[in-house]
Amino acid sequence: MSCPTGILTLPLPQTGGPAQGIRKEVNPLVLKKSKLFPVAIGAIALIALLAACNGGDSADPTATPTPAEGAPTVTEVSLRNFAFEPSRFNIEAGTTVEFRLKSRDIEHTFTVKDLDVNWFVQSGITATESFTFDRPGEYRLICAIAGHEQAGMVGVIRVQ
Ligand SMILES: [Cu+2]
Repeated sequence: MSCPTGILTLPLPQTGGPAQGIRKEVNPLVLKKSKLFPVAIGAIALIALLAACNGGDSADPTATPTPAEGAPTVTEVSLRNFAFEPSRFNIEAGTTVEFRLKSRDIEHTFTVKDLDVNWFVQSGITATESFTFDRPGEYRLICAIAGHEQAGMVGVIRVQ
């Protein structure tokens, strides 16, 4: 009655009909149908050329400027409202950075415990401090005045 037909009806390779070769030859009759064809080709080529010309000039030659050798890299940092501005620093290892620290409100500090950096910044007076970042790593910057770190006065110094 019910045979397991799945086994019996193996699909046969389909060899019916003559092999259909892939016909890719361009039919010259089609190409010659319109006399406008060469003009169209020319127009398309011109448009493509124009597009290439317009789009080819976008390379940006400027990269991160490198300070002159020996000259300190100067960075101004504003400290106020429980925040460092900027709060993230990317520094190339071996660079000496001169920080110009300005508090616009109350006293703050620029403190990186892992680097033994702890600079006091009085209100209204620019504190100028330098540090050479030799060791690559990511260092946590905080303000050490009680409560300021908790209030979000933190930053990151990445040396690489
Ligand atoms: Cu502070």
